[in-house]
Amino acid sequence: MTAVRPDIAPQWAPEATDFPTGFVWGAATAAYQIEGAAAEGGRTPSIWDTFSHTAGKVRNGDTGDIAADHYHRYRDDVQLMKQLGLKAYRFSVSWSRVQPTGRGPAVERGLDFYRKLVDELLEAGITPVATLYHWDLPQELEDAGGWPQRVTADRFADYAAIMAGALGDRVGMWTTFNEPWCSAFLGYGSGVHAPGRTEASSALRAAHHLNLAHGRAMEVLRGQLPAGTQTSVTLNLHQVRPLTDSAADADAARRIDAVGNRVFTGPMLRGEYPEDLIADTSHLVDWSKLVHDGDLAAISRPVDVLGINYYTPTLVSTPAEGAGDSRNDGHGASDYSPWPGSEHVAFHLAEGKQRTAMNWAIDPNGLYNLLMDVTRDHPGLPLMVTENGAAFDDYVSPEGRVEDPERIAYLHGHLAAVQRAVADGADVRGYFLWSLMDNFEWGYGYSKRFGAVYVDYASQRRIPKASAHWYSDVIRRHALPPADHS
Ligand code: IFM
Repeated sequence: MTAVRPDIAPQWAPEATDFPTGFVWGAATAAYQIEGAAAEGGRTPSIWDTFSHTAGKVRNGDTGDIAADHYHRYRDDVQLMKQLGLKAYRFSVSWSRVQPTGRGPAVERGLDFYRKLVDELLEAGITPVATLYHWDLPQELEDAGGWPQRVTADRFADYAAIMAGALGDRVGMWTTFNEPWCSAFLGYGSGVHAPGRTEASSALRAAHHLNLAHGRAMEVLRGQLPAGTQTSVTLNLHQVRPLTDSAADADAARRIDAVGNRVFTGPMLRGEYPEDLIADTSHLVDWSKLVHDGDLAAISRPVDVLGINYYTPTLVSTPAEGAGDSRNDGHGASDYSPWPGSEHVAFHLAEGKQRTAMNWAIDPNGLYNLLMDVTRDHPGLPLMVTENGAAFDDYVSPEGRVEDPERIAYLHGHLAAVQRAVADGADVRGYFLWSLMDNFEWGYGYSKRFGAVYVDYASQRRIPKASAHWYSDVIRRHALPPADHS
């Protein structure tokens, strides 16, 4: 089964050296990471407000209360995007800003913020790309059970209807969820993300209800949005590789692929949960009760584009019996695993690779392989790299500049990988750099800087880093400079 709408089949013929005509150049952010204004305009706490205000959950006790103050500075931020030549901007909506209790009528003041943001973007010639959910569930819905509860999917569909009604006339591309893997497995499995629960079976239940919510929202969006509006979901697909060619390591890779990737791509793109995932996890959930009649048909409603977020590959092995496992999976330290049913898998850092400030190995081939794997498994599916980028320990020089040659090299390598994948047949429609600006990096607070634009949090001054100027040049040329011009 293909998940592609035939009416938006590729319009262009990829060339080997340039990016395809119409390739979208963008940058991405998320509401809780940049907006601030946590208690303004009727907004109520989301699970991330509660989590970040809980002692010991976020590095340095940082919270998103103020973040990059984008709520008040969005006009200037849009002007900055315009100066940089961005063609598209991917943002997310804070659910509790527009529907504070997660149910019932919307708050106009909340909707107005997004209406004004979108109008400003359109005025600047920048295409808005709206994500409905980037991890910030209204706290009231978590208090009622959160994503492990089926009813949360119904609430999400109502919220999608509100947003489609408010912005449907001016937003041409919608994403239901950003990285539902993190919401389910870091939020309810390892607990390193909000709401911080460590319940393996709840994590799997959450994954199904996030899938269901995606499907329900797709139905709403299709019903309400004008013809031609693009719909998508963004997954952080893990580029899983076995450490050795042993059968045991191949099995570790299969397991992590199942609970890291196919738990979403299975139902969304094939209309079924993988049999091996069900076998690996049947001691934790009864899938026959969890998945109701009609769920899979709803979840597999075709998307126009699949968003892919990629940062680093995932290298795994099966440790010798009794050797214990490793939580070194790059997703934060916890005594609990975010891989239910596959706890006895060890994660490794690729040797001989440079690392980012997150200690993630830099490997552009991983992005190439991922795009090609998805293309092989789902032929004809249009793809969009909706996040890619790196954190480094950036600082402002005495001359007031931020030089970040490592980030430029990272972006160069990964964009070249996209180019290669396009030349080899992947239908990649665009690239969104993560992130437009430095922001609240979840459990790491403000200690990690992913932005192309530096944010001085004390003054909220924005300073485009050297990489922002480099990216701007790439966008203008619609091509990469020669490697020695990084
Ligand atoms: O900052 C996050 C983003 O919110 C989701 N994808 C990964 C980024 C870097 O960790």
